Amino acid sequence: KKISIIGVPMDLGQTRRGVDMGPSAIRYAGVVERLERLNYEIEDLGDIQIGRAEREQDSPVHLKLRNLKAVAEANEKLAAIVDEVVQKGHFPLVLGGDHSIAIGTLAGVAKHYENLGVIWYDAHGDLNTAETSPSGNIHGMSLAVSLGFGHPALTMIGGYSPKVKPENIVIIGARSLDEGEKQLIKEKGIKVYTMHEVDRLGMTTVMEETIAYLKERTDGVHLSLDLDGLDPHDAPGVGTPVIGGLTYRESHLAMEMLAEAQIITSAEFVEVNPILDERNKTASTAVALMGSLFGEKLV
Ligand code: DIR
Ligand code: MN
Ligand code: MN
Ligand code: MN
Repeated sequence: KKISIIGVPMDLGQTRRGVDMGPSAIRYAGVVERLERLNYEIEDLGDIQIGRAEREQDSPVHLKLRNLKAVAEANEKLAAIVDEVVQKGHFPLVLGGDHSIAIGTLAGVAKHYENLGVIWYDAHGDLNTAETSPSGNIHGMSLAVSLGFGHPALTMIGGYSPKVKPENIVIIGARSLDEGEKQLIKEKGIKVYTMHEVDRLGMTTVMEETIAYLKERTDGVHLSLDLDGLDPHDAPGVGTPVIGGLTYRESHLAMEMLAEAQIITSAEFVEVNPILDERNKTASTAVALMGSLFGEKLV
């Protein structure tokens, strides 16, 4: 089986610089070697090119949708590359970059499935629109955009919308949701395991339920893993840390159960910010989790 790695040095979907260095940090942490050891053939496609930051005077929507044009352009490029990777039968593994890049990844992947499932592993829902967003940061909107809600420059990336159906989504690790996001979750009946459910049920049950749920309704599953889903103790190098998160061990268990179930058909690891990190700990954690996702075993 072949894996194609695509780096997306994007930091325009939020306001803390440094997350554009995520792909380098993840490569430096040994992603290629780690996956080669598991007998995958790895094709590293390098990084896609990102435009420049915009200013308020550049765009009338800037405060509500920061860097809309540059974020949309980068995601169009990403969508085209991911589409090609899926077409040739490789597994697309996307390295972020901030979470706005999920828009492009999903645009490239979703057209190949009738019912693409999505696991959104994140402290946040990323279900805002320009109207509900407290920040104007597009990384907090990418799941809403993929559901078809938001500015057409984003929802129409790849030339079609929506990319995913609400009933095919499972959010895991949520602990910071804005009012508009909570409303959308209720309205659309999106399945969410907040930290409360993870604590109550344990990660084993959460993953068993998630896998069973997605297996019966989807024909492929994309894993979108925001490193801030993990507790800041284990993943300090992220722009919007939220205490009380998923542990390193819970996260490994989740990846191992996904590997065993063999349901994941594409993945992205996002929001690694080496400037805010401690000795590349967060990128190393990301690579270790990729190891588990692709079938690494202790014995
Ligand atoms: C917040 C933060 N909900 C926003 N979102 C983040 O700006 O929309 N998503 N950090 O990953
Ligand atoms: Mn996110
Ligand atoms: Mn997040
Ligand atoms: Mn974030």
